[in-house]
Amino acid sequence: MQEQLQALRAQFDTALRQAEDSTALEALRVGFLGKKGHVAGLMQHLREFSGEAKKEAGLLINRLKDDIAQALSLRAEALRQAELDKLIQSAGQYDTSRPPQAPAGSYHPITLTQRELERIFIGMGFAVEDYNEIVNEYQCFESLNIPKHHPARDMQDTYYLDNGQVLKTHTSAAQNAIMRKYGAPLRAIFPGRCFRNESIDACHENTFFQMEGIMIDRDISISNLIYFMKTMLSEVFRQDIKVRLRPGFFPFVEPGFELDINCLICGGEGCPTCKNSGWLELCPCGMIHPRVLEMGGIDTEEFTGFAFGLGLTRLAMMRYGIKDIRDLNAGNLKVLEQFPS
Ligand code: FA5
Repeated sequence: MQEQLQALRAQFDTALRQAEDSTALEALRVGFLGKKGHVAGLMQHLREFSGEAKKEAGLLINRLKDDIAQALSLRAEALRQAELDKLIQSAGQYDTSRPPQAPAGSYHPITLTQRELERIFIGMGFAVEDYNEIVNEYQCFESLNIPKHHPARDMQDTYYLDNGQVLKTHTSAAQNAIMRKYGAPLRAIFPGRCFRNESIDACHENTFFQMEGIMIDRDISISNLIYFMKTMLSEVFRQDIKVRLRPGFFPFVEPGFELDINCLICGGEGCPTCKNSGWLELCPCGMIHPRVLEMGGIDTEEFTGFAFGLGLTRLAMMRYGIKDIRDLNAGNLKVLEQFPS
């Protein structure tokens, strides 16, 4: 009996050392002290003893039972304390400067449209350029063949800074710098934010986006211009769009055109978005004026080119059926997050 008791105690001690949590401890208690546990099994052997020997064996078994119960309770207490320490420690580990986990945002419809256009033009070999929002009058006007006091400036009244610089009225303001940066041949688009001091309505904002494109090479003609405009529109809208090309005057192109698209909000019937005309001015364009090429350092004997100034904000409106341009600048997330990327 003595040997059996010692073996059982050793078995218990090993198991106790391995018990890592209250579930393991409970399993140990049932295994050793439960009705069908090891200690109860030893009790069965008492029948084999009699008299004093039986009494002594009974005492030893009970002592083992008490020792096991006490060891279990001490270990349970130690585990509880360790778990509590862990909890206290983790409760102290927080970071007051951590930003809140905000829900993921969404892209603005103009950004989505701009990226789509960039993808299309990159596929046709155009580079994408970025340019300043604050420019000087030479960049915005003179380099585009619009001298001081030219009536074309009236169409693009803007905001003047005290130092004489202006908020750019059109992305054409970057033409000169980009021609000078790359020379010819050249294919580039340059999207950007533009500003004009004008009355706001459903299709005019004082802050809006355009995307300029220029292509300069040998033998570039109006056919190239029309091809690129058509390809761009059919890729953006993925459906047949009615367009019309009519003569347009811009001092920096000759000849110049206005490219209008059939209003997709009303289907051409007339609505506030298209000022009841059924058409929306979207993308003026033309063959770059030789004087503008010269000011950009391009040899006009060898090179010709076309340029266009796409109304990116208006294109986004047509693409997503946005009736009022003001919805795009209002910063209303409930509206803006509805557009699929
Ligand atoms: C220009 O800005 C010329 N720089 C475009 C150009 C480039 C012509 C290269 C020829 C060669 P316009 O002022 O028409 O042109 O503006 C171009 C487009 O920008 C318009 O068709 C329209 O889609 C958009 N746009 C102009 N003003 C506003 C406005 N206030 N709000 C929203 N979109 C506007």
